[in-house]
Amino acid sequence: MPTPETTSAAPAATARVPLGDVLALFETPLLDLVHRAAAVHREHHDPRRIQCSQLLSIKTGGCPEDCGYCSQSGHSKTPVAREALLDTGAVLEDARRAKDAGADRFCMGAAWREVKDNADFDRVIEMVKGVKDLGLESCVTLGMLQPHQAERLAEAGLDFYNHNLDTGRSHYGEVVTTHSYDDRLRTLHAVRNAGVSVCSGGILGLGEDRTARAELLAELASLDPAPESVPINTLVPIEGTPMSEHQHVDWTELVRVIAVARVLMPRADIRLSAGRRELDEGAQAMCFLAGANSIFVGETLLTTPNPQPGSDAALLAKLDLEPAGRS
Ligand code: SAM
Ligand code: DTB
Ligand code: SF4
Repeated sequence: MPTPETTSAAPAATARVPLGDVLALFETPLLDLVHRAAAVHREHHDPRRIQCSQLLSIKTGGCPEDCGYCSQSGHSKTPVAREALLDTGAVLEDARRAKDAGADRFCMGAAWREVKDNADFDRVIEMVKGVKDLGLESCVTLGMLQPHQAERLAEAGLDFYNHNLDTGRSHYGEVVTTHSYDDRLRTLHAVRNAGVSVCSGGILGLGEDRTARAELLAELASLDPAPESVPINTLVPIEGTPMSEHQHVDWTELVRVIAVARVLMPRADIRLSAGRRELDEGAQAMCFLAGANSIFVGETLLTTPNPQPGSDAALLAKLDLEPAGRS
C-alpha cells in the first residue's frame, strides 16, 4: 500500500507513447532495428564516448521493501550483511579513487524505503557536496523522496537521482508489494520538479514477457521530459531471494531493448548496467552499436561483482571507445 503522504494522484504524463508503437519496434528484424538505433545514436551523441559511473553502497542491507530481486531486502535471507551508513570520509576516499581510475560520475546507493529528515540525510548531503568538490558528477539512489528532500539534494549540487521503474506496470506486483508503481512515479516527479536530472530504467529477467518490457520503455519515454539517463540491468540472481532462479534473457533481447530505448529516447544516456559479467565482448559491442553509451566501472556494483577494471579498459580500447572522463 502507498504511504499516507504519497496518496495523491500520480502526475499525468503528456503525449504518451503508444504501447503498440513500442511493440512494433520490438518486432523489427534485429539488424534493421540496430541500424536504425545506431543512426539515432550518432545524430545525438558522440558514438566514441562512453560515460563511466562508479557505484558505492553507502548503506547496505536491511531494507524494509520486498523487491524480489534484491540482495538488500530485509524480506529475503541473503548473504549480504546489514551495515550502518558509512562515514563521509570513507565515501569521499572511495570517490577520489574512482576518479583516479577514470570514472566521471560517482553513484551512492542506500537500502532505504524512503529518505527521512534526519542526521543520516544530513550526512548524505555532505557526501554529495564532497563528490562535487572532487570534480565528479554525483548521483544518489535513496528510495522514495518527498519534494522538499529533492530540493535539498538539488541545493547540494546533486546531478542525478536514480529511481528505476524496473518493469512494466502490469508486472510490477509480481516483483514488489510494499510500494506501488505510482509511488515510483511520484518520486521521479519530485526529482524532476527540483531540477535534478532523472536516472530511471529497469531490469530484464524478472519473469516478465516482452509486453512488460515494452510497457516499461513506453512509460519511461512518456515521462515529460524523458529521463536523461536510462539504466538497463539484467538480473544478477541472488541466493535467498524469490528470484534466485535465473530467467535466461538471451543477449539478442538485451540488444533489442537497448535499441528500442535508444530510438524512443534519442537524447538519453542508455546505460548497459548490471549483468555485464555474463556478456561476452561481442555482445557488449553490439549493445554499444545499438545505442548504449554508459557503463558502471569498478570491481563491484552495489553488492555483486562487476567486470574487472582491466578487462573493461581493454574492451573499450579494442572498440576504439573512450571513457568520457578521459576524452
Ligand atoms: N533502494 C533504492 C531503490 O530501490 O531505488 C536504491 C537501491 S536499488 C538496489 C537500485 C536498482 O538496482 C534497482 O531499482 C534495480 O533496478 C537494480 N538492482 C538491484 N538489485 C539487482 C539485481 N540483483 N540485479 C540487477 N539489478 C538490480
Ligand atoms: C541501476 O539501475 N543499477 C545499479 C544502480 N542503478 C544503483 C545497481 C545494480 C545493482 C546490482 C546488484 C547489486 O550489486 O546488488
Ligand atoms: Fe532493494 Fe531498493 Fe527494493 Fe530496498 S527498495 S529492497 S534497496 S531495490
